[in-house]
Amino acid sequence: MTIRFLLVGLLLLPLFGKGQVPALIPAPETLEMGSGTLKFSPQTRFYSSSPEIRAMVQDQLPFLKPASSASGATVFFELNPKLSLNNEGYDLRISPKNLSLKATQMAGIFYGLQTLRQLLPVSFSASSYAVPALHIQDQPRFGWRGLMLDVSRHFFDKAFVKKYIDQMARYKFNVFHWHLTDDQGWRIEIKSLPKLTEVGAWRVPRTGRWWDIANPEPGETPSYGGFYTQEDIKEIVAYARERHITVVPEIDMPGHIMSAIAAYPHLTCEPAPSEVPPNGKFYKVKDNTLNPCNESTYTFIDQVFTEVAQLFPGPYIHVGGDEAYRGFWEKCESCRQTMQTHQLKNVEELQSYFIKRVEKIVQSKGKKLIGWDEILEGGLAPDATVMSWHGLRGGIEAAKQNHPVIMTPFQFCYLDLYQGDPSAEPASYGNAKLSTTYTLEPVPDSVDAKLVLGGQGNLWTENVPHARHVEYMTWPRAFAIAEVVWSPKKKRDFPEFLTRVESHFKRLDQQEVNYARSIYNPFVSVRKHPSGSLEIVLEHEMPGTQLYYTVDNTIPDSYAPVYTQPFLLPKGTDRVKVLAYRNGKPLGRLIEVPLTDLEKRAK
Ligand code: TNX
Repeated sequence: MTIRFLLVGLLLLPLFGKGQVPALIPAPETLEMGSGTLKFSPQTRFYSSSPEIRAMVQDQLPFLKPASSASGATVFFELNPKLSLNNEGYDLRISPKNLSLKATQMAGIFYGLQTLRQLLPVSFSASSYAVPALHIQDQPRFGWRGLMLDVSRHFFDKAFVKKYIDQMARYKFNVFHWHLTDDQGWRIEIKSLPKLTEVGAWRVPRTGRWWDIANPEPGETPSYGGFYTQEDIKEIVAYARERHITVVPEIDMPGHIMSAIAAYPHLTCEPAPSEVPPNGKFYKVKDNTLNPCNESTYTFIDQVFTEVAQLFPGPYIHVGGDEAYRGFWEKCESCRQTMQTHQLKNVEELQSYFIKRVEKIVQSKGKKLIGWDEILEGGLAPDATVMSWHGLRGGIEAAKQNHPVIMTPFQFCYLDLYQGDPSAEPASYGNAKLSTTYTLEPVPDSVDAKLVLGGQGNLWTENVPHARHVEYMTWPRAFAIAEVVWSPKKKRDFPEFLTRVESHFKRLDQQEVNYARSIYNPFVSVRKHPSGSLEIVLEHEMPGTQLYYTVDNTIPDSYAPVYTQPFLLPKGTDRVKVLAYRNGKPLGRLIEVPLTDLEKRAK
């Protein structure tokens, strides 16, 4: 008798007990599961006294209809400034009878709605479904949660930029850093300087690996490119704003600006006719920097920033500052004079003189300056915010000088790096696996946490020729970034995160967003053994996988040797092949690395 009760009880547990924890990305600060579920049907009505909230709910959850009074509703949204949550936090309570979402500000309501969408089935236009009873109190760890998209090396159209912003919003990012200009293309219309887009937005078309791309032929038409009109930009900024995303425009200078120089050659030290390059082969050969010693350079910057400041309501203008080759300044007569007049000891100090003047222009437009960590060289501008990409070190240095920083160390945050074994990925130049990205800690021990505004993933697009590939490089690593910058540090748990990532792959499929499945593939690394042989290390990011490999050129299956520890490559072997299995089934792709690559990897 007792046993029978126990069995019945066990069977009923899933129905009446606490539900399974839902797969939310980023993980909320606190989540407490309740019992049972709340059913949504076409008759479900929501109520909010705020017209702004009503509009937002209908935009984000179009299937949910408003009730004219509270008594006709089971779903409630409300602003309450007294909640003890920060300005982006929210409180979501779901019981089998009703749902309430509260926040101190609209941003919190927006993020609560994103969470609610993730609680709904993948395809939630269906007629009836249930969400689990629970209580979530959630707020972000950082106020700067960004993704950067380089639209210069390759151009991505307005419709795609909006789709990208949509996807960012779903994962609670709030900064879209728009890398609008670089050597290979100027993408923002500046009405007072029409050649910037007439000339600067177009280069010769090329395909292939970035490092192999050929220079323009004499007389070849620069037919590849494009730009955003000011109307396009206003539309995108407004679209982002509705999703609580601030757009930070970047106009890169004094280097990385060949596209503007091709349009206006007088901007360099020794003006010469030039073209918008399709590659990076001109670096240090042709001058791609602004002349910091000519007043007309500052007139140009003023003209550009006058229009930029009007288009972007956010507080910041990013002025780049990275990788400026200063060799031409050293040979420049006007620079020699300027350095003498201002007692500048070297070209680093000349760069700092330039950035300080640029900061004054930025401030005259009512904005604050951000620059890559190279703006530390020769001395920081007084109110600059530093974006650290050479690891955390630029950020640490800037914070020591009491400047705000944004952490975007390339080893973790560069979305253009390999995310899986290079043998199965499009060409890139270093690794940033999902598991690595996930371990980013934006606040180094030595730094005052208040100075770290947050972090960001950066997608440079030299090797990213189209929009589907932008998505491939972004997801799932941007899930990891989203969690690093939103969720409490102590919640980080990679294996558990992976289960959520896999469940979100289904959402991306449904939304027709591309993503990399590289986490399903094995990764081969190689060490030089003291004996002179190559030692092979096989890895996999997914827990619970077995790796089967061959060194005799046959195709591995689950009867091949299983990898247990690093092994020496037998003499005569010309390639290693590896396949992962999970639950007895092959997982991901067969990875095959020939001897020549193994040797390169050992270096
Ligand atoms: C360095 S990171 C750059 C970019 C390149 C990137 C990848 C940074 C601030 N500058 O111009 O796209 O490396 O090659």
